[in-house]
Amino acid sequence: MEKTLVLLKPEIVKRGLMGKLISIYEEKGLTVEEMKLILPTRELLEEHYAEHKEKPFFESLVEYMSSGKVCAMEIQGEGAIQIVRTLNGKTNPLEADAGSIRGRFALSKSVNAVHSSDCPESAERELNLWF
Ligand code: FUP
Repeated sequence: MEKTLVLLKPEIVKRGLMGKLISIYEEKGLTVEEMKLILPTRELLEEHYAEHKEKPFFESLVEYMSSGKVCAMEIQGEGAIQIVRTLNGKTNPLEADAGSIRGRFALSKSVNAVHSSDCPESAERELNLWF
């Protein structure tokens, strides 16, 4: 069984779409093992997005992610990492499949509804960070 970190970003919590998104993962057959609503500190986000520290969008990304509560979840299932990323769709909603989460619920690359781990090593690191 594989585990992955999923973050429902601040606009999803504010728009009241948490339940809808959680249902998508659950309907697929994945299970939510841990879940919490958290207003992330700058310190947590800088650690979480450490690989993007030198990118031009880093500051605005950290600012956006700390603008409201985030719903953090440990999601489990066979192949969960890749399955969640397929359900989420491409980072840029303009390129995401219309039926994916980002295709359905997001408009911009920076405010793009969800985060999920991209490989087993990231999943372990990120789950330890958030839980
Ligand atoms: P993903 O793994 O799909 O979350 O995408 P990335 O790791 O490439 O990007 C991490 C976060 O940086 C994304 F959630 C959104 C943000 N981002 C921007 O704001 N602008 C960009 O040009 C690229 C990414």
